[in-house]
Amino acid sequence: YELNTIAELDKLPLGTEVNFRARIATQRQMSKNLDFLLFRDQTHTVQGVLSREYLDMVRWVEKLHSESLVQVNGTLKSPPEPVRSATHSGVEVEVHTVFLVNAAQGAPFTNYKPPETLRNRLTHRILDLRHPSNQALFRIRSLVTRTFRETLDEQGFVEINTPKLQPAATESGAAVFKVQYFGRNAFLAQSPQLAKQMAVSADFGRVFEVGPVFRAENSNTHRHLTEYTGLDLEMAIQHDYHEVIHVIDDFLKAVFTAVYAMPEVQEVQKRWPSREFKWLEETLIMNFEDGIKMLRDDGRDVPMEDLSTPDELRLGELVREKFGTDYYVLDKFPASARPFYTLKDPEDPFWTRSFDIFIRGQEICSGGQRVNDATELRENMRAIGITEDGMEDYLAAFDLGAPPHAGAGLGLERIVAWMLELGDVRYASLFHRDPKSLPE
Ligand code: ATP
Ligand code: AMO
Repeated sequence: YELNTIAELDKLPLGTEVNFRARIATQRQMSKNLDFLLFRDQTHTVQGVLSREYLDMVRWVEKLHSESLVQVNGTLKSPPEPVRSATHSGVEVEVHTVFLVNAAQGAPFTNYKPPETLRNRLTHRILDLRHPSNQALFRIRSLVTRTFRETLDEQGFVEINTPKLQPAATESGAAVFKVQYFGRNAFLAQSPQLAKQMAVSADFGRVFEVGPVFRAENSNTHRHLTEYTGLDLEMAIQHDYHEVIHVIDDFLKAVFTAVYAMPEVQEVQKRWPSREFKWLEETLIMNFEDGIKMLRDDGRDVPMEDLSTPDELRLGELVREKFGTDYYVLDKFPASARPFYTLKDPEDPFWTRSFDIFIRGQEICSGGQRVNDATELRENMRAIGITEDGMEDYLAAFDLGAPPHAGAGLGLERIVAWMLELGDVRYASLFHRDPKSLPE
């Protein structure tokens, strides 16, 4: 026999004999004569009606816990009051037989009455993930990754995988996880930064990576994970580091266009309502200095250093009001706010050739041109107290003459979370890791 999906049932004529696999989402006795069952598969639900004439079967089904996986055989009927929606079938199934495929041991909540606390939902993550909004969300996330690969592939980038076990910290600013490595110390990579630059020195030209990034920061915020998925790229440049901004801009615009064309967005919005997302045909690239001026004109007392989170959010609002975009690039950061590998502006070393990208006022990307002169790199390291221990291979790549290059890193969970206004990056992570994860 053929297996039907619930989504397909609407397309079949009434009276058709159907057979499908689904979970029992809920069940209730409607009257003396009828039991109602709500069946759910990956994306859709349908109502099943079980006649109490078959009392033995009714009693057996009543013992099954919700979330149990069953094989249903029945006939399509027209319900007295059809309640068709994008995810609920407009037909009803007169159930003949129900076979148990695998029993669930009782669910802490049903997906139709979820507890509202983030912790509780994430504790019962499997159940939470079965919710149609999550099914939709992870399809969108998958599209973002695919679009990254496709856009960069079209522009001549090579996908690489760099080691996550490193001899030294890869990002001076962020904290690092230490692991035992055959009696020596190793560190989990805080980014592919050093290795992707080394690949450019190895004449790969343009490289990208989709991979895990580990940060040992004890930051319990809505935007920090201890393990997240980095979308990284690095490229030799011809004239200007803005060549990197153009590649990322192509990628992000392709994402916005593709995602907002997906029917899954409506499903996600049922659980996470979001405001219209606006972007411009020609992306706004604004200097950091002008951003600070906008904040000062707004009456805020902000230093010409780095932006605090509230200032970033406020700037996002101001930019939306003035330019009508939720997506923009903030360019030419002060050197004080950037890591040692960032190239300073040759005309004024207070500034750098580096940028951050924001959506809805929140950072999703950092990047810039890198120091490619070995002497300058060593000086920068010395100036902030980074020793050469563990950095030998990285420095060797510069002693051999690295081309002028630039690159950037994006946080996948942040792109998804801020674009769809999920409110917390944890929702965009399948099984998230934060400072409170892992049992004691
Ligand atoms: P990046 O690592 O690229 O700089 P990020 O978003 O990870 O970006 P941080 O550099 O760690 O952020 O910090 C940027 C801003 O976030 C700073 O303004 C800092 O004050 C704020 N911030 C960092 N950690 C926390 C925290 N635990 N609680 C509240 N704010 C925080
Ligand atoms: P940065 O440290 O800014 O830059 O990280 C790049 C991007 O990664 C995301 N991100 C995070 N996402 C979730 N949880 C975290 N704890 C977290 N920390 C950062 C953000 C951020 O913009 N090597 C540079 C990039 C480069 O210059 O190529 C780097 O790692 O979206």
